Amino acid sequence: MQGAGQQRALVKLLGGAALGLLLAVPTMGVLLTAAWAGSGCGDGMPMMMNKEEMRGMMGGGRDSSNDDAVRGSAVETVVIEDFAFSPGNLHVPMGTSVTWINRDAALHSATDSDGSWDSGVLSDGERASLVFDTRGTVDYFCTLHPNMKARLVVE
Ligand SMILES: [Cu+2]
Repeated sequence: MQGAGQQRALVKLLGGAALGLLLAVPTMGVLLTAAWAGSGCGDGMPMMMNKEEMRGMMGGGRDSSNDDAVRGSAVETVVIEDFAFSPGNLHVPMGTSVTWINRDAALHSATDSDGSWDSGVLSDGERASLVFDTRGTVDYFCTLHPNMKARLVVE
């Protein structure tokens, strides 16, 4: 995502409880982690691979960035399901809060292709929200399944 001087806050939520806060400074390309409140690493992280994860690693995952464009409003949700983002080609007005929620048993992330922001790994039912306050096209993907790609256009 291009743009100077923007600052965006990403909040990862689990069951409505804030787990932490990431501040992204895209101009510097640096991710700062602030207040990863009590989440720790690997809580509830499954060590065994399930069928879905196997599928993902075998090249599963869909690029939905060229799906029919969906017009969104000020608050939008992108569902991660069956190894795809839906809607995968979402157009929203500037200032929109977008929430990604994982509905797969497999772990997924929503991660800016240029590294400006990253939801972190989301397990089933987990969500992450980000406010987009700069116009532009955001291509993003899942770090665990790089074939999973999607697009967000901030107008
Ligand atoms: Cu994934």
